[in-house]
Amino acid sequence: MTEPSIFTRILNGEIPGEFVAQTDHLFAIRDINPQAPVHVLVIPKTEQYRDVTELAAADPGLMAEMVAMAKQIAVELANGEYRLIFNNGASAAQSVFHVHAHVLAGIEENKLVG
Ligand code: DGP
Repeated sequence: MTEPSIFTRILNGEIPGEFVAQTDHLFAIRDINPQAPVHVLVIPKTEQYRDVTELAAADPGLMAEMVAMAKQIAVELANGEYRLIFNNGASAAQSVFHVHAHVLAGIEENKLVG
């Protein structure tokens, strides 16, 4: 058996996390190292998909649910506009291999980097 991911451990209450949303399939927590005024991770409760490529191929409906949750978070915590980032692979800055979307919002106009 592989170890549960850090996100599964947060979901199970073994490690603290600041939850901002939850549905049957998804949960959302504040990133521990925020890169924007609002930086939330939207995460499937299942950890069977390691990245968005696998998720999109296997369950596009779940991916659509992630986008809808990202939008809801941006509406509730910022002005409804948001940046959605999936890192795919270690050389693309992915460090947790349990698929998750970074939702960045509340960024001042014209201050986006990258
Ligand atoms: P990535 O590099 O795309 O795999 O993003 C992983 C993110 O997870 C990174 O931005 C930091 C965040 N993270 C790692 N450990 C924890 C934790 O224990 N709690 C929270 N809230 N976020 C974490």
